[in-house]
Amino acid sequence: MKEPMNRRELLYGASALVAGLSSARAAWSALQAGGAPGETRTASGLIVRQQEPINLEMPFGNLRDFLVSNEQFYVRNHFPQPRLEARDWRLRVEGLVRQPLELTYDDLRKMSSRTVPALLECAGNGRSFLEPKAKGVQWDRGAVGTAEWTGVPLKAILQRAGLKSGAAEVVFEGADQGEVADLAGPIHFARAVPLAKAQRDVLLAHRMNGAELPPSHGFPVRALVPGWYGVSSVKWLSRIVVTDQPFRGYFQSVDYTYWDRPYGGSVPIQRPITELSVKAQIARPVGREVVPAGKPYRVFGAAWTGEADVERVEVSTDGGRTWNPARLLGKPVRFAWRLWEYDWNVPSRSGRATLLARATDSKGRQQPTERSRDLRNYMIIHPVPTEVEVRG
Ligand SMILES: Nc1nc2c(c(=O)[nH]1)N[C@H]1C(S)=C(S)[C@@H](COP(=O)(O)O)O[C@H]1N2
Ligand SMILES: [Mo]
Repeated sequence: MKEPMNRRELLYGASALVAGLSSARAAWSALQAGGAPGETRTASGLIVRQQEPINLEMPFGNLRDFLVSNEQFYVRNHFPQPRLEARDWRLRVEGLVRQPLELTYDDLRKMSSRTVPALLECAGNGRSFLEPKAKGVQWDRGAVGTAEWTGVPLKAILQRAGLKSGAAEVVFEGADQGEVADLAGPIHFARAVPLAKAQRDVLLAHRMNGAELPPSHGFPVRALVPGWYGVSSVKWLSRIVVTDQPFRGYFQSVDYTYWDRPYGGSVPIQRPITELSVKAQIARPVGREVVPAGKPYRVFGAAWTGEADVERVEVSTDGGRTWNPARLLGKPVRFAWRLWEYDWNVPSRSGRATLLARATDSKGRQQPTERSRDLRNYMIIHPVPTEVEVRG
């Protein structure tokens, strides 16, 4: 893994980063090792947020490189993880197509593929910061990551099947199934994207960071919808349906929705969560870290947005009273995060300090400072505080 990582770091222009970090690494890895009381970790150090079905979080303080390894990448499951055999797997393509298809794993791997870095973030990332507590998996900041995905552009598959007139949306169905509160009997996980997005950006990914897609990330094949919240990137893909109507499935119109008010405040409407919101997160220091007084400290983190580029990251070390520009590292990579750093002149007096970070994107969208209830228990996009102890 060492060779390809170095090559990738060069590609993404973040190689300088690695050297600067190694000195600080010892300090924070010690801190990370303990974790919060009662927290269970996997062998690769992921935090177990839920056992059944398994949901795993990356300790965000472990962020180091542009790409998160497959072993460190968060896992978000709604239903028990299916174990699929490549040999038996079929992908059906049907609905408003002239020629319905049934593709094997080999059929798909024979088609020409693209490799793109892309970020996935769970819409519930940061939920543990909501007050009062909201229901759902209590994610800290680590339900997010950037990986390099290899797959067949969905456009090529749709071309092969041939679209009929009226085609408007593409529905992705996963092989996993389970019970949801308001329905009798199990349902499959499914999400949809409009045809334009499907043809422009979506990949049917069968590799992750140069390796076969791991079972927990959707083996043998998943949809990858760059620039959108992770929920759209359906794992264990088994069926694609082209429809002329907006899809109204459970994870599209009941769960993973928010309230919008395009007609004024009095008649809110429910919309599916789609494009990622602009957001910056602090990786280091971690919460409750002891920071030496009167010395420089390198604050480090990542920022991302949806269908745009991160333009600016600002850091506050006084709980949001004043903001200073952070340095963006590497180059902008569409649909991935941008790493950043900020040199903090830590005050010489001991005491508590609250750090915050906020981002602005190339479409002029800035992170809101206040939480809106219309977002229900998703999209925790306001800056979340990192409280540290400055000690002389
Ligand atoms: N089939 C299926 N696909 C799914 C899910 C799921 O539960 N089942 N979870 C979704 C959600 S909410 C997220 S955030 C991403 C997480 O992808 P990862 O587990 O590879 O990190 O997968 C999405 N795709
Ligand atoms: Mo998610």
